[in-house]
Order: sequence, then structure tokens, then C-alpha cells
Amino acid sequence: MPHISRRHLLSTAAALGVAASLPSPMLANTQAKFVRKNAFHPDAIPDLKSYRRAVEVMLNLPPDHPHNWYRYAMIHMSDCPHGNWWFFAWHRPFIGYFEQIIREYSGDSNFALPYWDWSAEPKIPPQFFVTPTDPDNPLDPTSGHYYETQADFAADFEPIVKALYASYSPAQKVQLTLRGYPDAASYWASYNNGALEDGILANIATNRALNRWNTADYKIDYQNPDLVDLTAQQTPWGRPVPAKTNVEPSKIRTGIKAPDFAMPASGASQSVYFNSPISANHHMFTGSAEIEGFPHNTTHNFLGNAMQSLMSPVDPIFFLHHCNVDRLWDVWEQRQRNLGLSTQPLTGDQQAFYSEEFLFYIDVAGQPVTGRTTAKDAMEIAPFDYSYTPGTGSELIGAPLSRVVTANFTAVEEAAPIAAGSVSLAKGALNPALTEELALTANSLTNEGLPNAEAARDYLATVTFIPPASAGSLVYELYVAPGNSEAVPGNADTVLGGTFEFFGMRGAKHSHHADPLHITYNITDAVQALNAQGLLEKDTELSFAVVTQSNEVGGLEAAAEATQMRDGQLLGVSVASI
Ligand SMILES: [Cu+2]
Repeated sequence: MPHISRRHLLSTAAALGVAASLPSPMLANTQAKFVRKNAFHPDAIPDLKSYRRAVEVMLNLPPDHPHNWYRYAMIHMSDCPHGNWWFFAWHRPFIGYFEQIIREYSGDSNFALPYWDWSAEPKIPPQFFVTPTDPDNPLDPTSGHYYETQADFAADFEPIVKALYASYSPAQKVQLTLRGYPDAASYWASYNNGALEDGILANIATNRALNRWNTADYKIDYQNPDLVDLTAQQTPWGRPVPAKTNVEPSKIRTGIKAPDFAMPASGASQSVYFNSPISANHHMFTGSAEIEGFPHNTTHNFLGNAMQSLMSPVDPIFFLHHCNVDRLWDVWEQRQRNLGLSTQPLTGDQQAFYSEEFLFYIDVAGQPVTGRTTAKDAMEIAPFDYSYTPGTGSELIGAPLSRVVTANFTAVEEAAPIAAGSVSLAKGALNPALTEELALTANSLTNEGLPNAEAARDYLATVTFIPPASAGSLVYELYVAPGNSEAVPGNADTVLGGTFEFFGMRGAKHSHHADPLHITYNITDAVQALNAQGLLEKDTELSFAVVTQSNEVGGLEAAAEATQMRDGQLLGVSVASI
């Protein structure tokens, strides 16, 4: 248990007014040529048929064809940013060019990529499963269209991958070196065994993976398409799988209400951010904002197998998953424009953001994309000419700006180590402004316990910590308690605030992570639960505990990982009401 000798308290509050900023000169509401629809809506059925046709064509292209199905996924493996402020921007052209390629191979000139609104439908659409009457469905990676073993994949792709590396430009090799692939051998290793111990495609034929923790008891298939079955599903440490919790509409709402693009490089401002934190290049992990860190990461990891690795685009559901992620960014951008708020990074940070180069996209002609390779270019929807039908979060486009109230809690002065199974604490007093917000929450709940949409406030806790060496193999649970007692999991007054896990870092040793990470949890439910128990009063304290749990599944050696763990350190928690 942690030892707390002294705590240092820093509490500040700021009610932010509407920051004046120029609305984008681009006119909204222009009619887009292609409409991306909810995959569960009947209007999307023709698109899903076209998708299936084109995916089969791409699966059958030879490995040396740039549009071969696995080759397109390799773009993601080579270059995708996760856990930094380029996450949304990079994926926009990645699925945009893909959509054009599908349009070509399907022969459907109206094709638009459907989106999987997991908040509205926390289950995989039925078109993505093999069934007894449709055993050959190419949209299901357990069908015969996919490599059955890593060895089969390697036999076809090792020479291709090594030749590809040799063909990359010096600028591309700089990017790959930043990513940890300084030569062809290390680059191939990332496909062969770098992502998951047994290779990215291990057991794909028998196991879409679906539920990486307990495959014997729960396998997602056409009879069981739910993102999670809370009654059957438990993590190895005995608590429910957070998949469904992390896609709830409330988790989406807090992301979209965030009034600022990303945490400023200066670190000075207190607000809530749509994008994950700033980083020096797009191959680094600096933390996660709400939408990337929770619904996005959890859905990837819960689906398992290819979907929990950087070769996740091998599973055709990937593109519908990321289409929804892109949709939520579009919703946020529309809302910001309506409010007269900026959709761009802060002025002082723009050059660093815009100039980042994304050099691995492949276009509809099978050629490397040139001329539109900066992050600034990547932000634009116009080249792909699409819009979205309304989905979860769209109701916020016209909703008023939420006032942001923040309070900072620093951790105890002594290092609060984070290691497997450990508990680390941060504690601090609620300031008056935040106390007022809690009273508002109480009022908004009096109507038969249901939050009033207008009055409801959301609560976010941004946890700042230096992660343990094996950060990628851990789950980070945040617990909240009134500060007159310490947050201790299992105590009556201690509530689970959220469960975070990394994406794409399983088994990775990120020893260069000396810099703190910032993970934003939505703790609205936890705050409301404490409030309902009458545990939150004016000037009461809050106590936070970060509890790490091993995230293991068969194939990775949990015990070995734990012994190699370098302790991390919890630095503090910043709470915002919005
Ligand atoms: Cu993703």
C-alpha cells in the first residue's frame, strides 16, 4: 500500500468564457456528393453489399499489388498515430482513400463507407459474420479468405515487406526509424511478431478473437454479436469488461463538448480538449483524450486478434469503426463552427501540427500520395466530398457552449509508484466552484434519478502519470472516493471512475516513456454515485487512486511482464466539469 507522508495541494479554478476565434471561412452545409450512413440503417444495405464485393476483390489481389487487402492494412502498421494530437487527422485520409478504392473495385460509383455507431448499436452489424448459410463471407476474418496462420502470412509477405522497405524514400525511412524500424529486418519483425507474441494473425481462423480474455466462454459470432455481455464477461481480475461502458453516449458527449483542439504546448491553460495531447512527432504516445482513449481503444481491444494490433485494418470492421471516429470529429468541427469557436490548434501550436508529414498513403491508382501529405491537408474533408447522416453526438451540433470549471489535484509529494496490481493516490479538496457544479448535478438528478439533458454536467478527470515500462500490457483503473477516506477498491465509498487501456502497444516495452502521459477519464457516473450517497459536500475532498491490472491473455506471459516492470509515477489529477 502507498505511504502518504504529506500531501501537497494545489487547487485552482477557472470558469472559461467563450474564447473569441474566427469561424472557418469554409462554408458549412454545402452538399457533399457522398453520404456516409449508419451501418444499421436500411439505407446502408447497398453500401454494405458493395463493400463486401470490393473487399473480396482486394483479398484476391496478389501480395505485390498496392491494393492487396493486407497491403492496405500495412499503411496503418507503418504510420498510424495513436495517443497524440494527430490521431484524428491521420485516419481521415486513410479511410478517405480507402473509400475511393472500394468505390472502384465494387463498381458502385455511389459507394460511401458506412459508420458503426457503437454508442447506438454496441454490436457488430450482421453483415460481418459468417453464418451456416453464408460460410464464405469475406467480411468475416474467420472465413476462408484470410490467412489461417502467421506462417502462411509470412510465406507470402516476408519478401514483399522487405522489398517494400528497400523501396521507401529517405523521408519515409526517417519516419519508420522514429517508429522503431530502422531497417528491413526490424520492419518485418513488426509484422511477424512485434505486435503480438504469436504474430498479428495468430489463430484468426478460429478466433476473431472476440473476447481476448475468455474465448472459451464467449466468442463473438452471428449469434452473439454484442460488444459485450456483461453477465458472462469478466476480466481476469474479476470485474466486468468495460467495452460497453466505454462506448456509452455519455462518453461521446464529453469528447464533443470539449471546447479546445488540444492541450497547449505551454501546458498553461485549463480546459477540456477534443484531441489527445501534443507530441513531438506522430509516432509517440503522450496520452489520450476521451474519444480516442475510451470508445476507440476499448472497441479495438475488445474485438481482439487483428483488431487489437496495428494490423487492425485486416478486419473489415476496422473501417466502419474508424468511420465513426471520423464522424465524431466532424460533429465536433460542426459544433465548433456553430459556436464561433476554432476547429484548429492554438495559434502558437499550429505550425508544429500542420507541418507533420504523412508519407505512406496509397491512392485509388495504387500510387503513393504526393502533394497532399501534411497534417494540414489531412484535416480536410473536401477532397473526399462526404458528409454523415446524424448519429450519436449530432444533437450537440446546435447545443450551447458548456462552461468549463476545473480543479487540480497534485499527487502526494512522495513518488506514488504505479506497477502491476499497485494502488497510487492523488488527493485534494474540491474548490468552491466545483462544489457548486456538484450541487447542480444533484439538482439535475432529482427528477426520478434521470439526468436532465439541459442541466446535466459531465465530469472529466485527467490523470497525469509516468507510465511503467510495460505500459502497453496494463489496464489503468481510476477510482474516486470522498477524500475523508482514501480511495480503496472494494470500499463502500470508493467508486470506479473508468478503465483505460492502451491500443496498439500490447507487449511493447516503451522504455523511452520518461515524459508524463495525460489520460482523460469520464468520471460523471462516479461523481453522481458519490453525490447520490450524500458523500460530496461543500469543501469535501476527493481522493483518486490509479490501480493497474495486468491485461493479459493467453500468449503473453503476465508474470514475466510484471517482473520486468519499471515503476511509473502518478503526478496528479485535474478535474473538469463541463
Ligand atoms: Cu483505431
